[in-house]
Amino acid sequence: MQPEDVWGNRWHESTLAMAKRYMTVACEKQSLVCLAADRNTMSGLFELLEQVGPHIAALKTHVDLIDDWSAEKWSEFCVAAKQYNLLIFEDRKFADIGKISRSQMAGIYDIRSWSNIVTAHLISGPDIVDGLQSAWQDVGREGGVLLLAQMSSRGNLLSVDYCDSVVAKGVVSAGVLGFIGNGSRPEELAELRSKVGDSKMIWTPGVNLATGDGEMGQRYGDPGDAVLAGSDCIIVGSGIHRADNPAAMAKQYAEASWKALLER
Ligand code: 5BU
Repeated sequence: MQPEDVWGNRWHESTLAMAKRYMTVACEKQSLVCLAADRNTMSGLFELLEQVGPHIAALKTHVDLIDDWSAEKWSEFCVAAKQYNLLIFEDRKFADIGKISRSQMAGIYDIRSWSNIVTAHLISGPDIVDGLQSAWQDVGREGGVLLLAQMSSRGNLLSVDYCDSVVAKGVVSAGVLGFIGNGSRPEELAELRSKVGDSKMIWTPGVNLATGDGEMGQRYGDPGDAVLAGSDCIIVGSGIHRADNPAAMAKQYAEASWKALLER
């Protein structure tokens, strides 16, 4: 199936190269799953990648939570990940002024050199997007920024007014891939989609086949419902990496997401 047929307006209205790349990979793998690879050791990460690599379109990392991280092991990991035809997404949630965010993309983790996507809050104003895009340009690479318009955790402070401002600034920003929406609440998500329109992506954490409350204020909604409500990518962590059989589980999430996309 051709991505333009599957994605419709999202394909035609997207201007950022990374958006088209994601939509193409999703079609090739018939999966809208981004694995939140929240493992604390390098061996745990390698193991998880090998199990679920074939079933996911993107791999989300928290590079700063790994106990035995080293630059060498990490670059080996990124090489291995890319062999599975997927995007690497560092969920760094940048929030500082533009020039500092640009510098934070370098530093010890050198996120600019291996990430395709990063998250950012827009709390400091729109220049953060230019800062992050400049960092990718500094190393001759391209990337896309996902702005936090909603969060999945209970009691978060991203009010509807705040979300509206993020969307208003984000939809007109060339470097923005799209928005993080709350995958646990399809009705909030549908509202977000109507505000965003078709030109930007919505990626959603807070998704699990077992819906309801998670640990420490996390909330979960159903993967198919999230996609039907307007999500373009379901971010799934423990639903996959804590399963007895992560590969079988990843496949199940992939099938649910793909079926919902075709239905949408
Ligand atoms: P879980 O195990 O499926 O709950 O993992 C969710 C992941 O998504 C985890 O890596 C969080 O950092 C990430 N996340 C989230 O849960 N909620 C949010 O609003 C954002 C990110 Br933004």
